[in-house]
Amino acid sequence: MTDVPDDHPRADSLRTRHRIEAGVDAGITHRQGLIAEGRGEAFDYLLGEETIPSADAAARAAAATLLLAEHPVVSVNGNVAALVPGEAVELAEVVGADLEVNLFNREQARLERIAAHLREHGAAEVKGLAGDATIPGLAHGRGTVDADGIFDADVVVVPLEDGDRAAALAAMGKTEIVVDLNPLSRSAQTAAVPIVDNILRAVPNVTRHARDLAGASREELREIVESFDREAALAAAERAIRGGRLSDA
Ligand code: PTJ
Repeated sequence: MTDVPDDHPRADSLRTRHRIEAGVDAGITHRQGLIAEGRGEAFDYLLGEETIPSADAAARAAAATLLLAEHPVVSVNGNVAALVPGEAVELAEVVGADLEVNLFNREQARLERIAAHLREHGAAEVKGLAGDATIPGLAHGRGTVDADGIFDADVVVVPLEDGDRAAALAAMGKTEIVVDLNPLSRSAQTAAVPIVDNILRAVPNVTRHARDLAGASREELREIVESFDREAALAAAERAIRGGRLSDA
């Protein structure tokens, strides 16, 4: 990996790009993941590269939703595997969720490499390889899921989505938690809990909230979920982006 000098004003952002690049080289991330990262980076720049208060409220509502779930699943694609493998494993552990590899560009070899990568980061079990069920109405790779994984889930965490699966999962009656830096994306617009934040910050933040809420009663958790206003969170994120509160670089 190319060395990025610590004093470079965009050091963190450059390191993130290199992680996606390394993911492509390792056969974990799809080449389109590079484009997705560039798109996300632009939104993050305008957000000020920080977790805005509405995204933090969404992360807390996401944690409460996951703790209330009967069968939560964290969906992992090639970008998620490159950027937050250990953090995704930790979140799944803390909320008792399954991890399932689910790819837009579904290829068996990449599925297997991502599953192995997650196991190297501590996952005991990784779903997604069986692919023995189908989400109705989705023609591409994301429609292929595990019968005892996403197909059976009541709550699905969908980071860095491309849009139409979010609507298809919602049509199946599943509750979706979406992480997407674009508040106008179809995924964010469809999600019960849209977290408009960089996945690098969002996943550890949901885990932190879940740990904090571990002793909360179901009633307290339900209150957090019910008081979360998804429309207001999306509007706040859009305002922040359109206002362009630039980070200092
Ligand atoms: O690994 P695969 O085959 O499943 O493919 C995954 C990608 C990401 C390539 C595929 O889903 C795709 O093409 O996605 P899109 O349509 O580019 O959408 C990605 C969304 O995620 C965009 O709205 C980006 O703004 C957003 N995004 C990109 N990077 C981040 C992000 N959101 C949060 N954190 C990021 N780091």
